[in-house]
Amino acid sequence: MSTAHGRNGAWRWVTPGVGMIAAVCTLLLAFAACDGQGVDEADLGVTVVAAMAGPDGVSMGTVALTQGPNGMLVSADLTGLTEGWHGFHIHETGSCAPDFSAAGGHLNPDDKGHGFLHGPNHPGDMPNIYAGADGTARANVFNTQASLKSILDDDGAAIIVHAKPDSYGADPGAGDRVACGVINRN
Ligand SMILES: [Cu+2]
Repeated sequence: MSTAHGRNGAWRWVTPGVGMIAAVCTLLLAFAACDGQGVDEADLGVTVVAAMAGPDGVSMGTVALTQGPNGMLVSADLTGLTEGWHGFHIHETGSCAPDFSAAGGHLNPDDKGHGFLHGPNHPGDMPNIYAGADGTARANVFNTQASLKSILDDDGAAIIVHAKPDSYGADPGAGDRVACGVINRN
């Protein structure tokens, strides 16, 4: 496991590996943060892929979500971003229509607050990702608060990348939505 920055409760940057994920989650159970929002056994090992695109419809790569026993591994492989940090969230509705506003707010079924450094945060919160000078960003994030079962409800969910980094405070402050992808069973 490598820690990119900070030690913010339910989140770690991890390399894939069921054993490692289980170990991280065992640690997290001590903080009651590892409920996984109800993992469906049939989803274990299942990967769904969101095809990411910019407002102009141009492809910006993929975000793959793989269900583990105690959370989802979220793997971003993105292109076309501006250099620097970007907010990276699961939004509540599976639509990127027209200007990405249809994706709605952050996935937050239990009406929690926002921000890793603020208080109980909602399942749509994820750590910022960093794009290099060539516009690419790759990240593995382990989300223990969301599951494929919880996000693939009737109206689905979407992955959103923002123009600016998330503040991790009560107000995300991440600015415009620059990439969006619908999460589907595919
Ligand atoms: Cu967002």
